[in-house]
Amino acid sequence: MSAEDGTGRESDGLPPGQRRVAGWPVSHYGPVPRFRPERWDLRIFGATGTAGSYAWTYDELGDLPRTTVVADLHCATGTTSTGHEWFGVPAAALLALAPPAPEATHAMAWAEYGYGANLRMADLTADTTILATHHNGEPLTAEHGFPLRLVVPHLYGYKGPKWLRSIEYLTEDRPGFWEERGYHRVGDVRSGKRYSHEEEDGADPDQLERWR
Ligand SMILES: Nc1nc2c(c(=O)[nH]1)N[C@H]1C(S)=C(S)[C@@H](COP(=O)(O)O)O[C@H]1N2
Ligand SMILES: [Mo]
Repeated sequence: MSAEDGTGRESDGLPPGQRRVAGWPVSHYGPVPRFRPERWDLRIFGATGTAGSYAWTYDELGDLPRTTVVADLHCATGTTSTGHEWFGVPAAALLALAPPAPEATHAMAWAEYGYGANLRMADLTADTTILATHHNGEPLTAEHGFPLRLVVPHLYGYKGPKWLRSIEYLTEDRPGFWEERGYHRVGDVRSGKRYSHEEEDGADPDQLERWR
């Protein structure tokens, strides 16, 4: 199965304010973690339907459904690298195995070293959202997120943690790493809104109050 990235591009155009860059730059905050297979797991916890948590070893990921998603990668600083073929576990399939409670509205995707990205549940379960193990037919390289990275093609790059380790279901929104540093809590590339000062539109004032 393959799917387009759903970013609403017109013909060969890019989303608002983005420019194409050659190749695939490496961009992240902090050091590249070392993969220790004996200690690694992927966990789902928080507001699950059972109140319990779930965990998969790296080998167990191989038993899960797999898919391919072709998409561009849009950094919120305005650079876009194009034509990435991601292979891995569709997020919706994983979430079906670890159902969120009905009250869960958002999730935090956690990486090594406490990097987190908050996501609306609908963005996490979108049909092009994928937990990627491979890129263009090869395992991810360490600097691009090996062994696992979240890819949400219709959101800016900061919404896709490299070195993903867990997903926490939330009953209200909470800022992640870049969201605490002034980036937009939704991060939809189609809106062109990158910064928290652009969040006012349509936001629930109570929610904003809690957010600040
Ligand atoms: N763990 C972690 N994941 C991260 C980041 C980070 O700092 N730490 N940066 C994000 C940002 S802002 C972007 S644009 C992409 C860049 O991915 P790339 O290095 O594969 O191009 O990774 C995202 N994932
Ligand atoms: Mo980015």
